[in-house]
Amino acid sequence: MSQVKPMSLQQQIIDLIKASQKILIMPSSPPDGDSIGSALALYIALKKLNKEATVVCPESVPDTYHFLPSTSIIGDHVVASKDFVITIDTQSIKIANIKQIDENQKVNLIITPVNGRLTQEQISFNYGPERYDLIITVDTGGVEQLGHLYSDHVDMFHQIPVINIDHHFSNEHFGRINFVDVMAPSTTELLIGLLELMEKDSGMKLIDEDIATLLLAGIITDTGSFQNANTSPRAFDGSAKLVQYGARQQEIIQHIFKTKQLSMLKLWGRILTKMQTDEKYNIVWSVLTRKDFYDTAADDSETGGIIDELLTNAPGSEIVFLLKERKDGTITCSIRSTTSAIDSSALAEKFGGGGHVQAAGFRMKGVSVEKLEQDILREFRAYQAYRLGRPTEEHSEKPEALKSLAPEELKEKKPEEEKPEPQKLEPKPEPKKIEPKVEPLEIEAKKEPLEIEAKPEPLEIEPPKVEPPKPEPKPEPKPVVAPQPPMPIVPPPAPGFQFQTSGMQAPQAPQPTPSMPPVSQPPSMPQSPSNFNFQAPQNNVPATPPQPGNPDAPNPQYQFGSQQ
Ligand SMILES: [Mn+2]
Repeated sequence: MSQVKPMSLQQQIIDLIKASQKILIMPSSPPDGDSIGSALALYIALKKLNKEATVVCPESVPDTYHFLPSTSIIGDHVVASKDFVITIDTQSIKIANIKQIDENQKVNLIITPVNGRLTQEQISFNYGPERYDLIITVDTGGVEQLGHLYSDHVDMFHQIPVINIDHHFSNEHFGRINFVDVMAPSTTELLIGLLELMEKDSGMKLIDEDIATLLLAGIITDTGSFQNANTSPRAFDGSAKLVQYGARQQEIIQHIFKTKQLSMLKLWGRILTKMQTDEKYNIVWSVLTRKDFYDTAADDSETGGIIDELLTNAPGSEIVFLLKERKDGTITCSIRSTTSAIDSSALAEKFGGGGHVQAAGFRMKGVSVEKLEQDILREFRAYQAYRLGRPTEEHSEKPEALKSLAPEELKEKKPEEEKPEPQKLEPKPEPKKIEPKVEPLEIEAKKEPLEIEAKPEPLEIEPPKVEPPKPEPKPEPKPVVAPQPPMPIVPPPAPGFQFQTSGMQAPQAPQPTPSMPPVSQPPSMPQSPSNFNFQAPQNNVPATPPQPGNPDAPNPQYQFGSQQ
């Protein structure tokens, strides 16, 4: 699988590993199946090669991945060197005595030469040796994804060679060796070839069932069980190979699905707990915030169909809506109506969305969930107040959405509902405006109600399943999305949480502010870590051959893949 060029890069990695003894392995954070799988597979292999290996990650391993072998060895902190060493060059001077005198919260080290005087040039300062002699980052596009383990130990990253093994096209090539292949479906897939070469090089059998399982978990996670766009032939080739090596594929699938089901149930719990009812105007709604998604470890993709479940579980309701706050702050609103007398799309249009008579939605950014919830309720209540013929003082104006309703529609109400003064509803009927719109839309609404994202959401009464039953052939795209306002199109979220870069230290040299007093430096201090140069580490090893194209350029093959 590995040809000439990557081969040499792999060989460089193997040579550097051979020359090292205390190896620190760092997966990206938040950890996922690929980063954990890569880190632990390397860990087990390095142990077999009698290396002292350590895996550290600033965040704990999600429950989903606890079934993977060796997850318990993952630590959360780096043991850094604390020693500060004062070195005296004794080539030209002999030391008779060194003693320590403490006075006034200061320590004096008294160095007494046998004869002559000690000069500043004969003294140098440095930190003691680091606990590690090699760092390997896996599945990490930039050092900020290492969280505080990087920001707290920036010096270490410049003193110890770093091997960067990754497949993100955004990779910043921060390592001394950058083994970055953006065409790899996962970082673990890259490790297959590397470990095979290590086997050849060492003459030892390294890839066992545990390693194969870890590597396969990475491919399965990053390809979304072979469903994402990055499911390339390499993903299948690598997986086939790993199964031959004894990877426990069923175990991986089982755990991933089981966990999904659980998160889905937890999310349902949230929705039902937070469900609210306005009995006066027959409105039922629920709100899912980012916290709900985080707490339940559920993914936004798991909410498909939930609104329809809500509809069937809210008897007596006429308008049902569900607000979901996504990770990026976008809020989506799904609206359903139980009667064609209520034009959901007109309600959605009020907020810049659209859809069908009985199924519509919109999305919005830059507004708080609470505020949007209140805005929606005000609008919907006014709509219902006029439609049901009982407007109150607070509803001084007839809602826009209602103006498009046909008079017949307004009468088409549930029999049990009292219709007090129907004439009040249409003081000045505007029949010409409405007629053409109602008929075709009503027919459409009988089909699968489409959400604003054009995602088919089958109506069903059974409890939610992991994979909602596929509604026959995909309905051809409807012009639902077309009338959308200029809302940024949000790509489907990758499984797992996106990494937040805010507050992280960029790999740039901290520039002293002009107001800063000059730092007094001890004389002839070689490479004091406090003024360490933040440039790319000097290296003996040739740099990576330039990647084809701009590594940051969007790779169409990866745009919708799960790369985190
Ligand atoms: Mn990955």
